[in-house]
Amino acid sequence: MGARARLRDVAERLEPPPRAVDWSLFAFVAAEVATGLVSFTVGVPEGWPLFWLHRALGLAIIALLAWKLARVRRRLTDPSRWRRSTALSVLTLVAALGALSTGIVWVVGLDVRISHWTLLSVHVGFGLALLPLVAAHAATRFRLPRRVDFERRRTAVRYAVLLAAGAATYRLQQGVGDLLDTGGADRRFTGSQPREGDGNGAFPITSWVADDPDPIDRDGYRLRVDGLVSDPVELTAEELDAGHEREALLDCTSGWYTVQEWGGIRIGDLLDAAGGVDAGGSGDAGDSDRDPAYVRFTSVTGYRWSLPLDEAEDALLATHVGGERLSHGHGAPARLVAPDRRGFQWVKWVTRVEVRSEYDVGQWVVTLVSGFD
Ligand SMILES: Nc1nc2c(c(=O)[nH]1)N[C@H]1C(S)=C(S)[C@@H](COP(=O)(O)O)O[C@H]1N2
Ligand SMILES: [Mo]
Repeated sequence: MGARARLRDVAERLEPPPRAVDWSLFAFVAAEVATGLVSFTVGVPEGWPLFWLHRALGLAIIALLAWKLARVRRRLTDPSRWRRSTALSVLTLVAALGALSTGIVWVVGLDVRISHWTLLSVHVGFGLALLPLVAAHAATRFRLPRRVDFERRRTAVRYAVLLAAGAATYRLQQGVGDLLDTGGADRRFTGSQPREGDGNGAFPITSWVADDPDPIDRDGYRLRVDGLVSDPVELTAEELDAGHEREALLDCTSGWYTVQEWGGIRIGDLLDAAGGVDAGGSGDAGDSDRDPAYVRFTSVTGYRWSLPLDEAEDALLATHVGGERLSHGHGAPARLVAPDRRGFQWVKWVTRVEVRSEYDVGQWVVTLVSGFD
């Protein structure tokens, strides 16, 4: 058998029944959106399996999509078979190919930019558009999956092989990339690429959608420290400039990272300046809404994030980066430096630090919409 015939043979033996292909395409896309979004919250290396799963699922989708297209291509190429739903099918296909191609080119390590968007951001856009399209597409040709489509052990083996092949392909690509030195070597497990150098100019300014405040007047600026502390205070920019220094890595979900020396005040010291956390309820046990558990950092724009108290104490409110005073774009007069957290949690232009007893669910929404009037 020639190589081509053998490949075809393997592909045929692996191909799941048509309905299973359709439903697993839907399920895999949903899993991609889920793993992709959750990966945005992962900042520590132990989270690597999630990134691998995302890549393996993506490569498996290529095989599923190829089977599907081989089966339905006449519906697309034969005008007499066009229906109103064909437009939706084509749109879904375009989004799928967009998400796959941007994902692949990103992984291979080419640092293509589309205006100021990194390829990863474009990939996220395609991926988020794809999910509702796939759902609508599935609805136009709705057929419930049948037990027989998935029941056989053979099917489970097929999917296992698919995912393993995806992971192996990714690993192979990594090896080839290292050999050819295509710039994959200094990537993080998150896929982020390095931005080298020290200080304000060394890394991009990244703000969500509309979070674009006017520069803050340094003399008029006050940081309020309150909530469950003994003596709420307001501090000047000068007072935050406490000379505490630490190196920390900022890893943005748009696909870059930078290691910088940050300077400012340790949050633990900041809370001490407000008399320390106030466990006021300690006398009457059970009064848990007085137990200090989180520290919330709020920007002048409303953007906010909280860290568990223990973690927060060791974090930094930075006034300096790489020995320079922070520029406006990077969050002057003061921004949160939260080691091991992804960049979007490093709140810029912080005006309030508040010790709280409860987890702040609203931060997930506020982070996306802050800055919109
Ligand atoms: N107030 C506020 N803080 C913010 C943001 C924002 O849009 N508004 N963007 C976040 C994101 S997504 C990242 S990656 C980092 C980027 O910091 P930099 O702009 O200094 O590079 O800031 C974070 N802090
Ligand atoms: Mo970011």
